[in-house]
Amino acid sequence: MKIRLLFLIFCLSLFASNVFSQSNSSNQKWWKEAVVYQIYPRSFKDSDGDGVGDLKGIISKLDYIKSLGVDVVWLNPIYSSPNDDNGYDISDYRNIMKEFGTMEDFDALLKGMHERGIKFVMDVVVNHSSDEHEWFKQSRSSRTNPYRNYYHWWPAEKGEPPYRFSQFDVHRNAWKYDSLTNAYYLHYFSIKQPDLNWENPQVRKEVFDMMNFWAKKGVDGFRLDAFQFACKDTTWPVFPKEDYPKDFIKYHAMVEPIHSYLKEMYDNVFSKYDVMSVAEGAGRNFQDAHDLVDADRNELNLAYAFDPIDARWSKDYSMLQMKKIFSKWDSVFENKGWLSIFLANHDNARLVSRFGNDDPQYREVSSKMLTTFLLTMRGTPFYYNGDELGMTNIRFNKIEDYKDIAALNGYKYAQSINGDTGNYITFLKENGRDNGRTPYQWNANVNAGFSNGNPWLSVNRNYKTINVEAEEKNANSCLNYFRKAIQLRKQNNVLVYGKYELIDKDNSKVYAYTRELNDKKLLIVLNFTKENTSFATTLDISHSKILLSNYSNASKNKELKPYEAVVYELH
Ligand code: TEU
Repeated sequence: MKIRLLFLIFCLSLFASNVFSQSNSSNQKWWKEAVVYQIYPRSFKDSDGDGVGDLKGIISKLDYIKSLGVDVVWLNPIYSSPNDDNGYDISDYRNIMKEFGTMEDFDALLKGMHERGIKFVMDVVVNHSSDEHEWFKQSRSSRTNPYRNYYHWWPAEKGEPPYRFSQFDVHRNAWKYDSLTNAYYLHYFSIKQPDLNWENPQVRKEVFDMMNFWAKKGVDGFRLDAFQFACKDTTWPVFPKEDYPKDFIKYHAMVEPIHSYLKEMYDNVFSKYDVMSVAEGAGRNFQDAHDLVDADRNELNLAYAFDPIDARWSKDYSMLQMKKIFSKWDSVFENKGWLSIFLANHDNARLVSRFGNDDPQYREVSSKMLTTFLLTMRGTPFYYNGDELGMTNIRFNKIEDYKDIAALNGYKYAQSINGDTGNYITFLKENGRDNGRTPYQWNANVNAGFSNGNPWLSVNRNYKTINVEAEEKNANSCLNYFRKAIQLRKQNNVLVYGKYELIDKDNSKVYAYTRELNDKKLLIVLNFTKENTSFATTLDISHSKILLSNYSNASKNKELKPYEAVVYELH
């Protein structure tokens, strides 16, 4: 009897542990454990001397990319494009941009990544196409063309359409009059980026077919550009004009039935492959974000929320606010959904210039501190190319140096409203998107080794000291620190799945938190200032082990040097 009981207990415990590990492992996903490296192809490496980066250039650097330790590469759009917005205006979704190469180059690139165990995420831009896409050419040609309904048109005989905000339009107006058919078309971005009409089932079918085309080629994921804006309320209600651009998201994002379209996308594309999916922007609030990515809804995998970087625009920005925002997002996603962690991308200024300190005295140490942050938070890190070198803002003084449509049209808009272009240039120097798009700095040779030709955007003058070749030689470089931080994450699952808890919450200089999983607990402390400072905790760090630090002599006395970052393993 006793033996039987023992046997029963044994069987039950086996069953329980099996169920537990199953439910546990079902929450574990490769895309949660991955570090995503974002490459801006136009600026990464030019192989043919036309001054524009290309796919062959990336292929020539695959071993370098592998050496970083990253798992996934996300490339900004590489499809055929007239480049009004650097590839975010697509004229053929099934072809490669001429400057970037050919479909054979693409196939070779994908193969080269897969051979090295690197996954590939495709940028899908389907809120809008280029006005040079065949669909739009047809659509604009006559009111009765079968493609007319692929886009949003407002017949001019109805008067002016209700105002809609456009981010890149010189007049900030998203309706553009087209005399050919005496009608306005909608463009939330530039006039060369007409918005697709997602209400039209034919448009959705075209998009899903196109995504399947790439999925069948073997891509491992999709990033949905500006997708929160894809649906429009086509009863065209009047929105208060004075609320822009502040309330752009509030009025333009997450219009229903966006979720049913995402479910269709899931059924038609994502469900058929082992791919990751991430939408740019996470809606208007936490509920929207959950509705996009909760696993049981079968829409997307990862939320990519702008709050943490958008807060930086405000004059009242502070570290306390940053801590609050990240902590809130983490708590809301603690049990459901999954986040992307990032502080920079191709739409923003350089990581170290914006969140650290690019003064030569502090550049390296603050860049490493930010790398520590990005690689120790809960969520999938999306790390932007060049940040691992500590590349900085270029801060162009003259509008002639800028190439970004947002900057060029923003300048014209400033001229048209008050003529205060000086202020606008000051703004661009710190925040302009071209800051993050200058050519990648490979070495101290001409054009930083990026191109033998004339680079499409100026190379930052500091390339002689900030470049891969120099940093490879230096064991303490930003580059080698990035590699170490990635390895730390790889070796410590606690950094992926562990619970996050904010420590010393009201400290306005130090961002400190623990990550805890099973019996492992790490404490991460980050001094976000150039001053010596300290932090408070009741945790015993005297017996801890220091796993990573951006100074050679990190201490356990709760004192921190400028921009010091330390990861302690608590015992
Ligand atoms: O960005 C969409 C988006 O909402 C951006 O407007 C972002 O807030 C802005 O660029 C900040 O200046 C995506 C792409 O990331 C961006 O590069 C494209 O220009 C845009 O879509 C249009 O496709």
